[in-house]
Amino acid sequence: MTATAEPDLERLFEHTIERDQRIEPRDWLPEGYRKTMIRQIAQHAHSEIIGMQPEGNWITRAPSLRRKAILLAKVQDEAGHGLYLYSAAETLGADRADLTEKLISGRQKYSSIFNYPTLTFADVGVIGWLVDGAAICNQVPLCRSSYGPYARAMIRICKEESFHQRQGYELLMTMMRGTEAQRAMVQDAVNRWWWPSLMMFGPPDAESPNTAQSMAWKVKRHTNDELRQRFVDMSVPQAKALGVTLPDPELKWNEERQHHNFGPIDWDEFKQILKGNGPCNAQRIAHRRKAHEDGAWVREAAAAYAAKQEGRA
Ligand code: BYC
Repeated sequence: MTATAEPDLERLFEHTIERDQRIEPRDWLPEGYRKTMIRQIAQHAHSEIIGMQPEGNWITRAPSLRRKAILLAKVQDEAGHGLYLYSAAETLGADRADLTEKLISGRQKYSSIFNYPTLTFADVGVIGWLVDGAAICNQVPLCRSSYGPYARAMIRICKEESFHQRQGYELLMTMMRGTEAQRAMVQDAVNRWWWPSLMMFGPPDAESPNTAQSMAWKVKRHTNDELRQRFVDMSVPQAKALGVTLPDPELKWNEERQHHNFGPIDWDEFKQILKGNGPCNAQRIAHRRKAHEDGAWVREAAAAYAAKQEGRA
């Protein structure tokens, strides 16, 4: 590439974004865009893989064969989402082994939500309803993200996420029709997961260093606060239909704004989690590291087999 060609390439990139078309792997793109996409996609992929742990914890203790089969399918879907996303990151020149290394050495983030423990089976339902619900709210607009491979991966991921959300809500409805103890278990899980679910959308817009640029590049289509508000508005009638209360005394419909007002989020807790000090951060990473080390022989065998095939050819 010549020095004089670059302004044209940059203009072409900007026109592609302006016209709402997709940036594809072979297109020229600014280094900042590449870095932003790798950062977001890698964080997203890591979240899917780490996100298998809190629910995976309940596969062996699911209360029936039906619940076990559903949970197994859901956790497997999450592994699949991680794989599509790592592949999307690879189209930007990222190396998957390097991304895994960055995750297990704490140099790359994954979603704050997966650093909380799953204490009862009601947590499986609440994760489906609230955590997957928040993920859908955040991810449906990403189907229109400007980077083609990411946007296309999101279409399939969102379809699977809606099954995940439905299974969670159906599980909770079943428990709410059960005994007093089961209803109390659901309410307790809602109390523990509500605020962390609101934190999934990221810091408030005024404190989000990446939002402005990501909106300009149409990587993000809505700000963190817009999506958080959408999620609150969506969840209130669902909570009512379920018969649970959301643990926020300030939650109230605001006629003028045509949205619900809600109470302050504990951003100190969020910051602590991002620093690695949440209840399960160390456990999640240790578990992921062990799985990676235990899988070394598979990677070695696959590499030896590929080398042998290449030698034959
Ligand atoms: N947890 O400038 P900001 C799922 C970081 S769902 C941890 O607003 P951005 C699943 C952020 O990375 C969960 N870190 O950033 C569901 C940045 O740090 P760096 C995954 C967070 O990127 C069910 C800094 O804080 N979903 O996978 O513009 C079962 C400042 O933030 C969080 C996605 O990843 C957080 N909650 O906006 C299984 C969706 N929030 O990198 C799995 C795709 C913020 O500058 N990602 N940070 O050091 C996104 O939409 C955006 O990246 C975010 C953040 C809205 C999350």
